[in-house]
Amino acid sequence: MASWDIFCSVVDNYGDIGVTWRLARQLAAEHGHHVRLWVDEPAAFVALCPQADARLKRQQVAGVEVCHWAADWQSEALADVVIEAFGCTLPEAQVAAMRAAARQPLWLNLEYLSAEDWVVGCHGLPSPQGQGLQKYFFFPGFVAGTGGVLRERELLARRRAFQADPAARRVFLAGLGITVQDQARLISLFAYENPGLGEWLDALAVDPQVTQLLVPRGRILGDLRQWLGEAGDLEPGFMAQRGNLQLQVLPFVSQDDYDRLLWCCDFNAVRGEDSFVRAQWAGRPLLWHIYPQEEGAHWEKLDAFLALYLQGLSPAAAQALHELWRAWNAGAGMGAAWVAARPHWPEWREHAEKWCAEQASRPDLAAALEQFYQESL
Ligand code: TRH
Repeated sequence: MASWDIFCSVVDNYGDIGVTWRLARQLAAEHGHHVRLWVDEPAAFVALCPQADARLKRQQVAGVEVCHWAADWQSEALADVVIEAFGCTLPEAQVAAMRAAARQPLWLNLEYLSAEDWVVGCHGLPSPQGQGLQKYFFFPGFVAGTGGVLRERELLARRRAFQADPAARRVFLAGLGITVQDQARLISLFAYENPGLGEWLDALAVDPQVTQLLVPRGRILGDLRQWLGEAGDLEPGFMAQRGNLQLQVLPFVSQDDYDRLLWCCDFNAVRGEDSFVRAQWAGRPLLWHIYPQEEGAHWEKLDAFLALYLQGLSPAAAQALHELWRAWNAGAGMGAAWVAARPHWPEWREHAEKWCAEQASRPDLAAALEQFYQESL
């Protein structure tokens, strides 16, 4: 057993804390480490983990010591491994203590997930920080030679058991106030603001198949409200029907319940990093709203992922999926892209399971970190 400190600064949204909270739990539960998660915005953590208390400076949750990383942070006993998540910049006192230590901890900068080619060349590289101290860049990724992605040991078994149990699905959905209509297609929607939403909803409203669109509270609700022509904010519990489309606003649920929601749905629109990966583990077709970057840098990242993900699909299905994802991220053309995608549905569905199985054949991120640590000893 070793001690691990994970530092997380919540820049915006939930991805930073989403990834680090998941990683912290896994390192504790599956690798038996003592893990401290330092987070500077406890409220963001509590949104994902409602049983926690945002007022506490320290609390033990799911085997992890979750601590408030406050402005007056004081250095503590050094851990064996220090993870600086997403270049969040460690407190100066922490770096000074690490430099001065007789036995310096392993210092890792956990980077954002990307399928771009250069990641393999940069994964694991050291960067000297003075007085013998090194910082290593640790890159998650989808191919051999990267750090992999987060996947708990029993995740796929639990997911498959849940999906094979219609009663469990019904009970879970009922707990969120959702009653599934006969033959309805369930879609979950988690996205940034997107001017392309209206076109997609127009297409869903006239689609021959009934759709139930489930929208957890978040940034897309403004576009939804506008499309519906509603004056006030859309609160959890809100429902509306337009043609063959039924819409329902959900609360922002715990991270574990969000997984279950993804498992229940036939199609998941996700965003950022962590929900994107979880939708892949759901084994169902997905639509990714990538985190937009300055000067359009995210387009390369999107195309790099698609270049991997589309392998094995027929050219027509690959093209339709490519166009749908690009339309969604461009915020235009979703209606036509959705209609063009419909014939490829069965192929996409099969492909989603294949992709999931192929990804699961690689070591997960926590296991890769563990191995990196063991090799550093
Ligand atoms: O919130 P995000 O947009 O986070 C983003 C990305 O990580 C991006 O790469 C980063 O640069 C930016 O933050 C700062 O999307 P993401 O990564 O999917 O994180 C959302 C988390 O919220 C994820 O852990 C799932 C969780 N979630 C719930 O727990 N309950 C919910 O109801 C929903 C909708 C999400």
